[in-house]
Amino acid sequence: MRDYKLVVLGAGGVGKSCLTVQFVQGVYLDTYDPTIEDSYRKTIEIDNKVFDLEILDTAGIAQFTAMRELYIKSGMGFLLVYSVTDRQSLEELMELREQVLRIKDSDRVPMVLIGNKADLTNERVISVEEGIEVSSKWGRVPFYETSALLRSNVDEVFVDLVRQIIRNEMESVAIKDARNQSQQFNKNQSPSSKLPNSGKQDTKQSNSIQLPKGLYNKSSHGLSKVKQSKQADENRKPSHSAPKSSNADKVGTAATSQQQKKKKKGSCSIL
Ligand SMILES: Nc1nc2c(ncn2[C@@H]2O[C@H](COP(=O)(O)OP(=O)(O)O)[C@@H](O)[C@H]2O)c(=O)[nH]1
Ligand SMILES: [Mg+2]
Repeated sequence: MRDYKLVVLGAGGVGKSCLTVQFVQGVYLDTYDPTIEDSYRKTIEIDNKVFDLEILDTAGIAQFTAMRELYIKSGMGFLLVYSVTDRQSLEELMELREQVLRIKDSDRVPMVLIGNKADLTNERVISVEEGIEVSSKWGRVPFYETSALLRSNVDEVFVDLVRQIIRNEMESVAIKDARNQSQQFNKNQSPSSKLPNSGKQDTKQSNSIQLPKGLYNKSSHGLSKVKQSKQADENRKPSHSAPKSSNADKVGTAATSQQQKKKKKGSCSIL
């Protein structure tokens, strides 16, 4: 089976590694080398289908610019992380998103906007509303506040991203099918299709096929009831049993409530 390549991007110290390790291994690493750039593998099940994920936890944005270009090219989905305690980290995300869109040469790149460290209520400098506003400006990119420390919304952000990739792939297949059908139809219908310049006509027709509007931006937040497998539970440190940050939970709801209403029920589990 093919790997789904996810890339975690954001300024240094926002919690990229903590989020990644919390998702993959179910533990919270308080001291993690900020220079470490590593990739992790994880298998998840969504709606009874199994997906192999390869997650690249990147190190800072000032380093390895050429490498960044490479992994953005090969990445299929992006987690853009800022810290709610660090305004600069949100500003740096703007630049990173631009880079992703430019390198992918598309404005339909699967991505999730994440405000991490939602548990640090007293140190918060970026409000939930501000996060929602950025997500709207970005074309209603799904937005979540997370806490790697409390393991709040951690699975949800990864599952949302995988769902976006799956949806994108399905749309691409549908477009290809429609294009093939349209070409086939033209061949059958038009006697001129046998003329030497018929290829040109076909191309024009296929270019006019439109994507279903709004499909891409739907968040799958409402679907992400994540069930942990036994293995993941065993791996988890028992010391972090603090209640989930209520703020963080509210955010997903606030940001995506309209989208949620349109959602079908689904299921997923982290293997
Ligand atoms: N309170 C709190 N601290 C966090 C959280 N996530 C990360 N941290 C802290 O922020 C530091 C930097 O996290 P790290 O994952 O290494 O950041 P990275 O440079 O983006 O990979 C960690 O050592 C943690 O102490 C979180 O959700 N809540
Ligand atoms: Mg790191």
